[in-house]
Amino acid sequence: MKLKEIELRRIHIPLVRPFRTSFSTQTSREVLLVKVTNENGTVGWSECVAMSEPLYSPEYVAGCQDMMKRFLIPALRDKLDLTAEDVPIILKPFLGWQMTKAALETAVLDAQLRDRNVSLATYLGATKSKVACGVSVGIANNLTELAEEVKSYVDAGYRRIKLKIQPGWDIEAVKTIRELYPKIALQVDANQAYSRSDSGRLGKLDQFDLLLIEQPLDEHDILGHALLAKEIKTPVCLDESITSLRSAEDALELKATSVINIKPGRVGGYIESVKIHNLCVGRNIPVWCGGMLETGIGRAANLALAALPGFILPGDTSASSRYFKKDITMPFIMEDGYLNVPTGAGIGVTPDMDYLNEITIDKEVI
Ligand code: OSB
Ligand code: MG
Repeated sequence: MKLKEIELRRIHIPLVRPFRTSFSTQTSREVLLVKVTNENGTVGWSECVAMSEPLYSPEYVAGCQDMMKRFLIPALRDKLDLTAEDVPIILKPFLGWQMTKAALETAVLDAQLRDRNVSLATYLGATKSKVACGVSVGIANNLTELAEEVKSYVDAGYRRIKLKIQPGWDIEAVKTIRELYPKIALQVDANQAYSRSDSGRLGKLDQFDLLLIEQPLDEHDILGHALLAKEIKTPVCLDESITSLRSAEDALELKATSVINIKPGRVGGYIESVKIHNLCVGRNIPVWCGGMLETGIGRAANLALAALPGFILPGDTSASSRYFKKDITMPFIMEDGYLNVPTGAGIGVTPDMDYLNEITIDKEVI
C-alpha cells in the first residue's frame, strides 16, 4: 500500500479506579492513537501502549509522537508498496522505540488486513475463538480494600488474579488473598521493585503456590533473575526485560525466565510477538499476553494474539469495564471468564468517533 495520511491523536480517558504499581499511581490513561489511510481509502487503527511518563519503559507518549513525526513516519511514507511485514525492517535502523514502532506496524497491518478481508487473529495464527481472562490488581491502601477489590473480580468471573507487589506490600498481601481463595490461580508482579539481596524475602512467597513472579529485578539484571530463579520455587517470568525475540532467547538460554509475558508493544509489534510465541512453544515455555491498560483498540489486537495456541496462561486481557466507564470501541464484555476474539477484518473494531472527539486532547494529520 501507499500511505496517504497518518493521523496522530492523543486522548485522555479516566480509569474506573486508581491503578497503583511500584512505579506509579495512575488515575487516567493518556493514549496515543494512530490512524493510517492508504491509497484505497482504507483506514487502519492502532494504539501506542507507552505511558505518559517513562517509568515502566523508556518510552513516553510525547516522545513517541515526536519519534513518529521526526523519523519513523518519514521513513514509511515514501514507500510505494508498503506492507506491514516491511515496517519492522524499514524502522530497524532507528534504535529502540519498540512501542512506537509497534503502533505504526499495527496500524499498517490493520489497513492491510481490512483490504484483504482477513482478521488479525487469522493472520497471526489463532486457534481459539475466546480467551481466558486474568486481572491485574494494583497496590491497595490496606488489606481490607485489597480483599474487597479482589472479591469483585473473583465474583465477576476472572480466572486468574495478579497482585502488584513491592517491598512492604508483598507477603501479607499474598497471604491474605491466598487464605481467602485457596484454589485460585494467583501470581504477582513486582515491576523491578526488588534487588538481588531480596531473595530471602521473595522465597517467603514459595508457600503460596503462585503461578509465577513477574519481573522482580531491574530490567537489565538478567543474571540476577537467573540467580534468583535458582533460589526460589516460584517460577520467574520476565516482562520489562523482554524487548525482542533475541532478548527472549537469551533470557531462556540463561534460565532467567521460565514463563514469558508477551506484550506486543514492548517487543516492537505483533509480528515479533508471534516469533517469541513460536520460540516458546518450541521450548515448552508457557506464554501469556500482558496488558498496558489498553483501550478497545489495543485490546482487540491483544485478544487476537492471545488466541494463539502457546498462550496457555490467562493474560492481563480484562474486560473494558475493569478499566473504563466507557471504552472508545464497543465494550469487551467478559462471559464466564472469557472474552471473545474479534472476527472482523483487521483488528475487528473501530472507535466511536463522537466519544473519541470528546476525549481528544491533541490531533495532528501528517
Ligand atoms: O507490568 O504488567 C505490567 C500496566 C501498565 C504497565 C505495566 C503493567 C501493567 C499491568 C496491567 O499490570 C495490565 C492490564 O490490565 O492491562
Ligand atoms: Mg508486568
